[in-house]
Amino acid sequence: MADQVSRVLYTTKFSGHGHRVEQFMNLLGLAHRIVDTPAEMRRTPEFAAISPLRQIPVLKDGDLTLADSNAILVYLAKKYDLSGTWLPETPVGAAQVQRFLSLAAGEVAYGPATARRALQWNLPGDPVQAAAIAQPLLQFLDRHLSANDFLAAAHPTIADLACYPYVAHAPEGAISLQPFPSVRAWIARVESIPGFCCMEPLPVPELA
Ligand SMILES: N[C@@H](CCC(=O)N[C@@H](CS)C(=O)NCC(=O)O)C(=O)O
Repeated sequence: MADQVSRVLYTTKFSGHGHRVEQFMNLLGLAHRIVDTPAEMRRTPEFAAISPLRQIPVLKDGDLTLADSNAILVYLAKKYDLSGTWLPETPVGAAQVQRFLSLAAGEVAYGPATARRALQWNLPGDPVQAAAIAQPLLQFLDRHLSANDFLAAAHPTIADLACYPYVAHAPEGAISLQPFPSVRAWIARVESIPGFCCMEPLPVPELA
């Protein structure tokens, strides 16, 4: 019980950034408490004190307060993954994971994630421009995944958890995954990881 109280994740249920962290804590069997952190709460000075950019997710783990989903994934892997498989230590293994963490914070965020937030919540972002960013990203991923079961290794890593939410939920931003069969097969493989929990779906807008 003490363990559960000391680990807290600030997020919301539709945040793909939050989902990747919550997912990893569940897969590692780490007890935690979720603090639902909607937009109005993110505007308070109390929240700015733990997340200067006012973004979720934020993890509190004992004395540590850490913002940024990918930083949190790295921290959790280094601290709690005794198997060492979620973040390989070899130079090439670590670099392969980093490559896809960068993609998750770059093209995935500016492509499918931006299209989804613009179309679902009318938040800033141009869905047409975001869809144009998503196309070469999905083409690259589809080609890569036609020869690889997982993104960065022969087994799941935090790279898969980081990229999964906004790629799997791309249709919620009117970006179809139909032309990308290897991406769809990877999504099914990720969802088959024992203990994996899907993010709640949102309505799919009319595809252009
Ligand atoms: N680089 C950050 C980005 C996180 C992010 O964009 N979070 C969104 C929600 S999914 C957010 O909090 N945006 C600010 C807001 O909506 O007020 C991370 O990986 O954690």
